[in-house]
Amino acid sequence: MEGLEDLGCFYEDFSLRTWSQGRSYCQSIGGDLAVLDASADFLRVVDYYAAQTAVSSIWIGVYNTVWLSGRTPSSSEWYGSEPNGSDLCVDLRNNYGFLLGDTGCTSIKMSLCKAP
Ligand SMILES: [Ca+2]
Repeated sequence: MEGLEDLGCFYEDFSLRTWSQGRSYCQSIGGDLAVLDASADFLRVVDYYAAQTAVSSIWIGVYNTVWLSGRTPSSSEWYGSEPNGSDLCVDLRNNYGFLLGDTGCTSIKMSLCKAP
């Protein structure tokens, strides 16, 4: 994505899928749901989406409060009181300022993939 090339090769899948379907799709193209290795890198992605008006919510590679890499997000990566429920899947949502929020895994959203 423009301005984020140094963070890796991102791919936005605009098809609406559940979190698991989104992950499967990302894996089918040789990547996975996007994982950011550092808080500062993730906050750059947040800023990228904050400048987008067409995106409402997008799946990302956080499950059960942990990035798929095993990294625990810092509190600054979560929106407000998130994570706040028993929901295991995590998205970036426009009305949360594109910070992390846990939500139901069967919602359908676009997906942010990243190549390894
Ligand atoms: Ca939540």
